[in-house]
Amino acid sequence: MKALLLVDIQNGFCPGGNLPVPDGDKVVPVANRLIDSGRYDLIVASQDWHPPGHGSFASAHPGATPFEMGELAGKPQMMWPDHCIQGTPDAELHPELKSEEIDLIQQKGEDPRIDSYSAFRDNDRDASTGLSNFLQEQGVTDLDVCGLATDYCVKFSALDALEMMPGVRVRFIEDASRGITPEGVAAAIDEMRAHGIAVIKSADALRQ
Ligand code: VGL
Ligand code: ZN
Repeated sequence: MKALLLVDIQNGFCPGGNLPVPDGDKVVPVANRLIDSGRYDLIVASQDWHPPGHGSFASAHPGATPFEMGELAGKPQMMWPDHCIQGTPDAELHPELKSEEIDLIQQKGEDPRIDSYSAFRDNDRDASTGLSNFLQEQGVTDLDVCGLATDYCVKFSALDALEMMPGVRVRFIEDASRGITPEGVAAAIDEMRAHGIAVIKSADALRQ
């Protein structure tokens, strides 16, 4: 049972969005080829879905500046610009993504007190979204992960997939993903590889 997890392919992370990832929109045609390939039994997408005033927003902390480290619930936290606010166009999946083929949309980041990079659980690893149970109930044996941003939500989702669903083979699809910084992407890829996540290209995924 093969599943594809499309992480946060939302307007907010594409050019013109509130937290644009360089070339974020370039993942859309690649993701669509994967969706259309017929290689996946199950296609799941995550959606960053913050309430207004979420604690990860610099605007929620007097004196804080976006892209500087701050604190949330006593832990270091990147201060982000306001992004992916529930019900706004910024939070919608990219309009060209073939979302009619998506079986489940997993929203995350709704708790204002904690950030949730991973589609599987909050950053403090306490509250889980239920996605790992769902995928295991569906009998998923293989999970391919891609989307935005490689150095944050994609990486944490792939690592949690591995840890929370022992025995599931996890692969990261590099050309169907983009990150916020080149250094962050390089470090994320190293970290995923070190944990046993295969780093592949979409052409490999389409072939096998
Ligand atoms: C993300 C920063 C804040 C992501 C989400 O999707 O990678 N990054 N919220
Ligand atoms: Zn976010």
